[in-house]
Amino acid sequence: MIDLRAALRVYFIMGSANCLKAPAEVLKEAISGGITLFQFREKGEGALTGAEKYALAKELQSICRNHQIPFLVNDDIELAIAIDADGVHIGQEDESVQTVRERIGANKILGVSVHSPEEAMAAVRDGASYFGIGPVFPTNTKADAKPSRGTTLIEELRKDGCEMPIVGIGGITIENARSIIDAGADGVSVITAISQAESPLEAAKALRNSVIFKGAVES
Ligand code: TZP
Ligand code: MG
Repeated sequence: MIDLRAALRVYFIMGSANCLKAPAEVLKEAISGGITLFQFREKGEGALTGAEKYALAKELQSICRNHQIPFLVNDDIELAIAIDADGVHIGQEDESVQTVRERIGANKILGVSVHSPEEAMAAVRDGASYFGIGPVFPTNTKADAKPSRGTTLIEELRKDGCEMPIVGIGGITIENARSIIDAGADGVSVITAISQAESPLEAAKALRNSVIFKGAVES
């Protein structure tokens, strides 16, 4: 079993629409820079579908496998099952948490986006492995993103004793990443900060440095 909290620290999300160069190249650089988990999120204008989406998923999964980086699929449960991904990430508007947990089985990672303590409690009950919470800062990447609410929900859940692994998402940069960890999150998930960087490798490295405690023993 992987250490999920450690795997969530530097969590990179992307699909072909987010990249300025070949997605495989961006992913390889991000891995060299030190990302700890990858989510394939093939969405937005010009996103691939069908056989092309499948082929890209396989290509990126194989890169992750070669480097022991867990590979999750956003929303597309069929695809995740077909390629035996390490897990999936779903939102509140997707298939229910309970159904997805039943479909993927007990041993896969199931990430769920939550926006309130009530959604968080339901997701725990129904089999989530971790929460994605955001947007913590304004973002242009997700067209239907809710208004950003900072780290209030992360802090509230921790104050109430919630021990679920948590990642923040939305508008996270090298400069503001540390504040998400300080609020109680285990990691940060980013699209733009790495995928649109001039050097995804340097961006991933800098993000990792800001998130991982100086002097802490890495696991
Ligand atoms: N969910 C909430 S905000 C967001 C998603 C998928 C987009 C995050 O992208 P970026 O570019 O890191 O702000
Ligand atoms: Mg979704």
